[in-house]
Amino acid sequence: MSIEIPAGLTDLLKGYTVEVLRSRPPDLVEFAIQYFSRLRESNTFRPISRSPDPTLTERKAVSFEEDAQPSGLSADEEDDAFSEELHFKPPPPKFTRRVSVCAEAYNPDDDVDDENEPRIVHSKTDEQRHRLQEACKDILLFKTLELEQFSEVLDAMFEVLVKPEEHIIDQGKDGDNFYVIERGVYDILVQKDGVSICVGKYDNKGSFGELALMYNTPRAATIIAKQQGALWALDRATFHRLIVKANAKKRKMYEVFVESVPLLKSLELSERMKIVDVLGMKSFKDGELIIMQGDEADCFYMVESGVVKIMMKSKTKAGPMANEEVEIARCSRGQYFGELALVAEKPRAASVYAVGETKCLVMDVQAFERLLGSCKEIMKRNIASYEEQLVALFGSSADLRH
Ligand code: 1OR
Ligand code: 1OR
Repeated sequence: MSIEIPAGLTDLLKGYTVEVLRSRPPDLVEFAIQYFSRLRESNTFRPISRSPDPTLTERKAVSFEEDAQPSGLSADEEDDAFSEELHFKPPPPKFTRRVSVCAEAYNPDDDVDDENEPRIVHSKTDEQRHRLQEACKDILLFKTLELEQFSEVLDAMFEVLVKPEEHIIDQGKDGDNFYVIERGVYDILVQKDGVSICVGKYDNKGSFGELALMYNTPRAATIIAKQQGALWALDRATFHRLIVKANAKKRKMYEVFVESVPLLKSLELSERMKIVDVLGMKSFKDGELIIMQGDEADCFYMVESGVVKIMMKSKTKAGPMANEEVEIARCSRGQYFGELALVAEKPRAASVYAVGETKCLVMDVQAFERLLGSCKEIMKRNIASYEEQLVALFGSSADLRH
């Protein structure tokens, strides 16, 4: 019996597969709906001809945010637009130092591809390298990299000096670089109903610009420098080759864990995977301080293995117990801590120490706001129960608001 494969089917599926490999969408079905709907609306699908040039099989990513617009182009222009779709070009460099131009079809298991990729190296003075290492040492996205990959990332990064009011990133644009902050304050603005709203800021630390590069989507926010500052930029191609590849492994490693975290139960699988993409892993030795009571907060923790103990100093208790730390709780695998200061926008309410070797998954405050908004009600209920226990432990005048 012979089965006839309809003309165009192979190419149609190939196009979709290439996009999946490149964009690594968390939800394949949702992505397929978007991909094929857009294909039908724009009517730009042509069978991909067998071409010796592998870049010819790459189609521009389907973006979830982008609306299909009627093209309004002449036949020639349409052809140009179509060939532009096939020959995906990375966006032009925002800062002039961009070195590599490379197509970005991505297969996490394809190591051969990797070996052929050019390594980008921006030479640096010892002083620059030292500053770069300092700026990158707490960057969560780098925490799951092997030492060798981390060193390649550092090699590829280049310094960008910025002026007050300079737009580093504009919402809706294509992504060129990922940025690590060395110094400076940066506002985060998001357009809502045509109005630009400041939803947060980076204050002399942190990183931004990962989303457009990870998911092949337009920039999700605008980032503006509020004063003179310095950034370290990592080009899109290197970001893909090293960070996105590490993320594919990270998803496999932590998928089961995030499934088991009660707080995250109400989220869709795709939302949980987005959380994994931005998580960093930090290891702590027995007795090591993880959070210090009274400190400013910039991240949220989930215990992956081991145990942590929460210790609190009473401010109100007089006598010999005054200012002594009292153990108030312990958290083990699957439990979280460090949410209170972020939700209440207050300093840390307690100190947290590792009990034995402990591993925690860490999320920065921007990712916490972006991805855990719908879990906040659960957190708030727990915070209300902290208040009750606090009264029982330290007396009625104590509260969590310092
Ligand atoms: P990007 O490549 O999309 C803009 O370029 C960057 O702003 C983005 O990556 C993030 O790194 C960063 N929503 C979206 N992007 C954000 C947000 C954010 N905060 C920082 N970025 N929200 C603000 C959370 C405090 C949610 C707003 C509704
Ligand atoms: P944070 O960001 O304030 C310390 O940093 C963390 O300790 C806090 O978030 C919570 O995640 C965690 N009171 C205050 N913080 C607590 C408590 C707590 N339990 C855990 N944390 N309780 C009342 C104190 C008597 C609860 C005791 C069971």
